[in-house]
Amino acid sequence: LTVTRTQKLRAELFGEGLGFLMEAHNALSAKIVEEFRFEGIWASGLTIATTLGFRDCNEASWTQVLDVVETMADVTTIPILLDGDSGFGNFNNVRLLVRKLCQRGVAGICLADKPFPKLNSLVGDLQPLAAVDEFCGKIKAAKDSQTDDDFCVVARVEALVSGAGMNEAMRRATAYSAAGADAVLVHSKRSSSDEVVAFGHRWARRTPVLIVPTTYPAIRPETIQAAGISVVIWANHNLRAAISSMRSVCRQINEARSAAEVQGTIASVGEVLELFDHAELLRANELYGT
Ligand code: SPV
Ligand code: MG
Repeated sequence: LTVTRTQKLRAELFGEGLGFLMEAHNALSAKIVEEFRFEGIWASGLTIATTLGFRDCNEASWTQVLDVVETMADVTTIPILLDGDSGFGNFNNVRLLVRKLCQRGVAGICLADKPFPKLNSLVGDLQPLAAVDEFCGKIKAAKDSQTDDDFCVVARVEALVSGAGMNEAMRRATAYSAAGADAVLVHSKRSSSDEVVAFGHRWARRTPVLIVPTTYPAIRPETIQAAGISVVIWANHNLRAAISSMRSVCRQINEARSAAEVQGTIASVGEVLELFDHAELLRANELYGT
């Protein structure tokens, strides 16, 4: 029995245990996430945009994002949940994207109830929300367009981030699940986890719940599970680590006018070659080369 990536993501969302999706922004970071056996990959809008030289406000086109996520799918076997922002337009843009994601082996999409173009949730206050009906249309369009029965559509509720409050978050989550969303992501930018924990308890597992503890990283796994939350997304940590490491090595090499000091502290060239199995090419060359 083959378990597909969409089945694996579905099992993570609906299973008893707590699953963790780790951020990746290209094929290399996706490969490293898989190496550490995370349950899946969060293909982050923020970090993919940044890596391409764009800001997180839909400056990158949907096809640019699709091309990146395809390279991530090509080199991994674990499920990928794509941050689909607000769907890159209206319901029709959502349909196009979902069909392509199914073709390219992406396991799910997360759609946020914000207007297009979106703005990163952690920027500024009181961001506008999409109208509930309009967003429900996007959810329905996504579900009706998937060509893999197990593909997951996650509805991201921005009511807490935008200051609209808990009752509005509950009202929206209820509408989105009625429209067919497989799960809800409740986002918060508080430094305490109280808000998402309260949401989890009130929601009481009506659908699976995902959280993104960027601003409240100290939340404990027991607390998360007790609140009925099934998946945690570490949304940007690989990109932030890469920025710090690159700055550190640039600083050291530049100051010392030598790479001797950093030599033992960074990945070897052998490790780089190994990541994408250079040895396989040598074996293939024996078989097919001249
Ligand atoms: C992302 O990783 O792009 C997210 C999470 O959407 S956040 O940056 O917190 O909005
Ligand atoms: Mg995003």
